[in-house]
Amino acid sequence: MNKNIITIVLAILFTGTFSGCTTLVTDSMLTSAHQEMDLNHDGYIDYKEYLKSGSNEDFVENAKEKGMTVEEYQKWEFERADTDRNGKVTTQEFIDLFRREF
Ligand SMILES: [Ca+2]
Ligand SMILES: [Ca+2]
Repeated sequence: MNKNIITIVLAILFTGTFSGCTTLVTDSMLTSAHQEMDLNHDGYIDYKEYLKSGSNEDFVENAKEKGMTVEEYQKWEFERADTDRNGKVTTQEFIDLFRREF
């Protein structure tokens, strides 16, 4: 597994910094990133795992940009990914989020 690619995918997802090169991101890269975030390897990213995926600095900055508290921002972003609202983000929801947003 290529750690650098995963870092790039996560950077795109959580900071939007690399928005120019998203066409280079394949489904298998997104699947790898999903697996990387799925800390207990149950096939889903839950809210706690999502919180561990980003640096506190990024969350604070993104929240400020949106005019939200950090907690509001984190809930909002997680719910954007969890489209069926069952508290777990599947690989497909993760890929869909990426394709929708970037
Ligand atoms: Ca998990
Ligand atoms: Ca879900």
